[in-house]
Amino acid sequence: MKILHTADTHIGARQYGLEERRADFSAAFQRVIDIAIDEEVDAVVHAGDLFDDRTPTAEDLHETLHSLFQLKEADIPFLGVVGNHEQRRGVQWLDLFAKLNLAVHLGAEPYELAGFKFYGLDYSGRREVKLPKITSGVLVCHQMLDRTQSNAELHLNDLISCGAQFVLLGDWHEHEVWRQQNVLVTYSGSTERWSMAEEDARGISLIDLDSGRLDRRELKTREFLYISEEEDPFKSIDAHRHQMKGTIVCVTIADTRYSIPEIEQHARDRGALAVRIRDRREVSQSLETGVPDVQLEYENLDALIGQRLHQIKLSDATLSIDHIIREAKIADSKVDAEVTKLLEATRETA
Ligand SMILES: [Mn+2]
Repeated sequence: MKILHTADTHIGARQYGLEERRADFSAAFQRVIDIAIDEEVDAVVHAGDLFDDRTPTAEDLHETLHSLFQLKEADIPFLGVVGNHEQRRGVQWLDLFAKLNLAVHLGAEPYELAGFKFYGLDYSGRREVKLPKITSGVLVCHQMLDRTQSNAELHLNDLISCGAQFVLLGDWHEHEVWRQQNVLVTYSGSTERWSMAEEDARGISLIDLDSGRLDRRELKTREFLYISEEEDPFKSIDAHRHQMKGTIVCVTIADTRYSIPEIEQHARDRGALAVRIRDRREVSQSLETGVPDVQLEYENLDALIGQRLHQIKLSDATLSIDHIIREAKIADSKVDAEVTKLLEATRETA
């Protein structure tokens, strides 16, 4: 019995405000389904966060359904649980797919497939995690484990002794494997880079439930070019100029050789789709001298942010939006209306 384990697809994530990125997250799901069909797996197990939020658009649902119908036509069951990103108060999207016979929402009652029992546990929040009663089989859940986050609600030891031989997890976006006492506990990792911290290649796991063997398949994802603080960002961007089209460029800067807008412009001029900057300048400067160059106090925090925003040369409109958001006299509930008013006025004078 061979299954495909995946999680954290985050369909609908409009990363960096880009339609291209929204399309990427859906395309990644389609690639996962293609692998499942090619590999003739017996089931796809999805450990949560199929969607990036509770309200996927019609477009996101349309593309997701397209992929799920293909899987259905190939006669491969889709077994899932609900993740924190997509979790709703009442009926879940996964329940809707189950109603359409496109998915099984796993729970405390076992779902049997070819002699194997599958159990599921949706994201439990920060509450105490109540594992279902299991004698053997596969447990699927969406939760942080104490091995990935020190104060997490789920403990590896509890999973090792819960009765399942396989625990397939989602929530942590990196691929991880623990094997103890003939129990396999694993995260499949996300299928597209959801944040620039997710540097490693993305992929899915193929797991043979008879032998316990786990194989990885790497996914072709959007190109991310990482430029470290040791590199000269202009030189590194130039060195990659032939593969720059459509790339997300992630630059860490630690000195003031170039300004952030200069780096962004340089990468965009060479075809980059988006530019992300990790600004380590203040941190490294204060580390060098051993004395922080600013004294952070609660009272002057707003003033410091204001000063800093003026230094980085934002447009007047952007500074005005910042003012509306941080000005204590404007109630939070009024921020939306105030910003809209400002933008309308700005557009009329432009
Ligand atoms: Mn996630």
